[in-house]
Amino acid sequence: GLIATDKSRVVIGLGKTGQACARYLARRGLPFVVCDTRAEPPSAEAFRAEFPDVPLYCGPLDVDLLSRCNEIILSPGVAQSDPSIRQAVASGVRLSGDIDLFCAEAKAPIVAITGSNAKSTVTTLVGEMAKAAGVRVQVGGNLGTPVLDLLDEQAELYVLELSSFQLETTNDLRAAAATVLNISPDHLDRYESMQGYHAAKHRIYRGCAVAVENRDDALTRPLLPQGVKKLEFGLGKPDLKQFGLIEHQGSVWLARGLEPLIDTREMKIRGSHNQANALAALALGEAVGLPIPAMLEALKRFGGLEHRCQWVADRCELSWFNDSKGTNVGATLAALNGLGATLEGEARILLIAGGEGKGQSFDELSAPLAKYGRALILIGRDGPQIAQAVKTVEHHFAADMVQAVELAVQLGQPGDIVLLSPACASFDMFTGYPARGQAFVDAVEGVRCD
Ligand code: UMA
Ligand code: ADP
Repeated sequence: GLIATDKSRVVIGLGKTGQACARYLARRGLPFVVCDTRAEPPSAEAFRAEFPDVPLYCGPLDVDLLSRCNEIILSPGVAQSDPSIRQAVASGVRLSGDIDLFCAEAKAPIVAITGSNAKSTVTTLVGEMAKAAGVRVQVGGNLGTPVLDLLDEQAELYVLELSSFQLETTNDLRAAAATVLNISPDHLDRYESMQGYHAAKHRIYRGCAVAVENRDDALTRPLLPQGVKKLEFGLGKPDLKQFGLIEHQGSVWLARGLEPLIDTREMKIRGSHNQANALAALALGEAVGLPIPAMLEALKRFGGLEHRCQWVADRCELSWFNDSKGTNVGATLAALNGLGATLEGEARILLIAGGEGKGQSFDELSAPLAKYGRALILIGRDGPQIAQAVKTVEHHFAADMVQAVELAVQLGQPGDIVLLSPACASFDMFTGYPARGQAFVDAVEGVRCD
């Protein structure tokens, strides 16, 4: 069969990342082959048509083929713990990813953003702030557009959302500003421990000019060489030049040191978690020299992203919120506490949760549900696991989203909030969180109120 030439690269994975890598390498005339662990990856046909001369190997990875290459360019969806990859790396093959290829090429400064939650929100917001400041900015990464597709000679700034999977294979980021927004358990099906997950996320700080840390989350604190500038954000009163909240004119304001910047009531995104997100974006923007007035203008306009604690409708005397992107316990806690704080009178929250639990513990949901919960409506594969862990509120099982919404109508009291925030991935029932959120929105529109 075909044999990879010496000194070549092997791109593993034929998803968005792998295809962007292939286009990039082909553009530069660099030799490479492609592998995908699936027998027939969805885009194989299109790939063969576009790159008839590039060998494509499908099915279990072949250690001999990998070992003959100089460099493995690994897609984020494939774990480097795969035995063939491990063995090839042990034999001296370099392990890298699309972010390294991007960094070698990109000339403009990079703002790099990771964290267990809020990555997409903060990445989008920093992008909007740059645009408001008239900066030519490219925004992407884990957010959706593979970084190599962002490369642009005219770009003045790149704002990248990076997942722990992408960071694992990133050796040389050297961001102008880097942050770990927060750390709570996620993806424990791919990491042996929280330490491994933490270590992957902290690779974002390597070689950065300014590190932005979350004062309220010690796990985000970087270990840095002397001379690296640090900025902090957090919900308390800030130190001089740092970002935080202060009381001003009878309201809560975002502030830099003692200087009030914007009344939180002027922001469209709600909840204390979003105040933290806004402060993080301001700190990152300041780190790369964006002017404060332009950043505040963008912040006032920013309405948040779909599927993140998004108000859907008032129907059947209930308020419905779509937080389908709440794919881990940390996100669902933020949603419960954020919305819980807005409840009036006897009103409570009905939480629709469940799906693929990724090995998380659901224990922490007990306390906010005791405080704010009316009922827990469980869907998906790991619904029973959540029922086991949470005993502070009554629970019910639903076979699908339509039934979950019907149950909420039956169980809810006037004024209650119904929150879809599954604390789980969606792949057991849906193609992804957007489809899950849409199913919820459709079910809410269609449900009978009596
Ligand atoms: N796959 C295989 N075998 C392979 C290659 C892939 O089975 O050889 C499977 C993976 O297990 C996964 C799927 O195919 O289920 C896609 O994997 P991929 O690495 O090809 O993914 P891409 O299409 O390149 O998309 C990736 C990110 N996906 C993942 O990290 C799983 C996208 O983030 C990202 O937008 C895109 O690169 C561009 O940078 C998505 C995501 O779910 C939104 N990220 C996770 C998250 O946010 O929690 C980390
Ligand atoms: P990510 O890209 O990291 O998944 P998103 O901005 O898409 O982040 O938000 C994901 C989930 O996290 C949403 O459910 C959202 O409501 C929740 N969330 C947003 N900000 C925070 C925060 N500061 N802390 C915890 N959860 C948050």
